[in-house]
Amino acid sequence: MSQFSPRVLSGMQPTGNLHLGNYLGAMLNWIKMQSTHETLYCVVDLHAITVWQEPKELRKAIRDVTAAYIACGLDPKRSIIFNQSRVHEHAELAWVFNCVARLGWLNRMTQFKEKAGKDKEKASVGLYVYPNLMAADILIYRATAVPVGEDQKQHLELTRDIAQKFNIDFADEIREQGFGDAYFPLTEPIITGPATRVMSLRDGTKKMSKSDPSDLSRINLTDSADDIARKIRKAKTDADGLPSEVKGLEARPEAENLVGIYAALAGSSVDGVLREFGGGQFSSFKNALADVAVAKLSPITEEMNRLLADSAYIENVLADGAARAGAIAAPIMHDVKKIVGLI
Ligand code: AQP
Repeated sequence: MSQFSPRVLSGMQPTGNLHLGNYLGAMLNWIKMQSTHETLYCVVDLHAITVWQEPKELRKAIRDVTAAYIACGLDPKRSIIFNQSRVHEHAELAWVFNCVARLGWLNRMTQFKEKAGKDKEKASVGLYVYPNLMAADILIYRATAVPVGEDQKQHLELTRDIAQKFNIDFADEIREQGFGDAYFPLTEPIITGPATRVMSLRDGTKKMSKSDPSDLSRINLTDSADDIARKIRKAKTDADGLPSEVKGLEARPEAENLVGIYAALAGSSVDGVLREFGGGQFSSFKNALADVAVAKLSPITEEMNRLLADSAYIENVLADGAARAGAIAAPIMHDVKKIVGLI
């Protein structure tokens, strides 16, 4: 039996509109876990500023993403919904972790290499230590599970390394202060479903991303039914039709991506989709995909617009969430300070 009670933490960056990748890769599991775990979902605004954000746009995006969370099916009564910067313990624990994590560990992070691009010297220091802040987001609640998309796997491994090193470095204090063998849990990544890595609609080798300059590469949760249908019709495919078996998707990233998206949206499996559509043309499959995407996403867009018209409600959700999150985080930060010898 674990000494840690089941608790879930996850977050998304307010760097633009949420897209189908965020929804299928992470949000579907977030919604499910509300019935099995204590759940905390934050809008990770401190992560967003690791690359330049226009202040006015950032302020709006924090509210937009909060509305999207609720419109997708997160219930502010069952889940604690808040924005990261309101709970100062995230940043405080991140500093302690900056002193626990090793440079060599951060040097291996592929997301930094991708986001910093060729001119690493010009990247912000925040972008480099982003994974330490992410570890703090999780461990300031001693969360036991984190539902994320495939791209976050490496960061979660780092979170486990940081927890383990902290537990070993401070083992004597942890034991003497009555916390047993470990203060932090080794958090489990939850990466499940048929679409843990949704790819760009324009290039099946690149992940669907908020920051891709081409809007045609992604389906945003705010897109109209017409936009969704148009983007799916224009999605890149190869010259062959749909195979009837999974092995027929090998080395066909665009086909594999669209089939995975259909399976995730329809609550089916890749096998099931190929049984239904295998042997047919892409054009008719794309029409069916557009229908299922519109049926699933349009109610979310409508609800989001309704919520955004009530700014006081969104503000209340964030204030209440921050108070509830802070009540969990404050005693944990106090323990950490005692364990480290700061108090
Ligand atoms: N394409 C994707 N497929 C599956 N899951 C995805 N996620 C993101 N893109 C995909 C998951 O969504 C959650 C929130 O991600 P995020 O907003 O914090 O940051 P990100 O991973 O950096 O997302 P973007 O869209 O690529 O943002 P930008 O372009 O700003 O960097 C995470 O659980 C992530 O795995």
